[in-house]
Amino acid sequence: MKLYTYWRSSAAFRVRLALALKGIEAEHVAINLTQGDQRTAYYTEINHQSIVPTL
Ligand SMILES: N[C@@H](CCC(=O)N[C@@H](CS)C(=O)NCC(=O)O)C(=O)O
Repeated sequence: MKLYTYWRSSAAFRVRLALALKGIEAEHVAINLTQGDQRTAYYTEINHQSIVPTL
């Protein structure tokens, strides 16, 4: 399982917190929102809304 995340995202933080509380491991993939990674063709294929998190 992969979690597309960004360290400054409060929404992604809540998912990381929930996974930790449940003891669920996920591979973290950094999507840098300040550099526009969320709008790349690569990421919009994964999340059409261009937001993090995506699990
Ligand atoms: N409730 C939303 C929250 C997601 C959200 O708003 N994520 C923000 C970061 S906290 C984001 O990815 N923004 C993209 C941008 O700023 O371009 C969800 O569907 O998960």
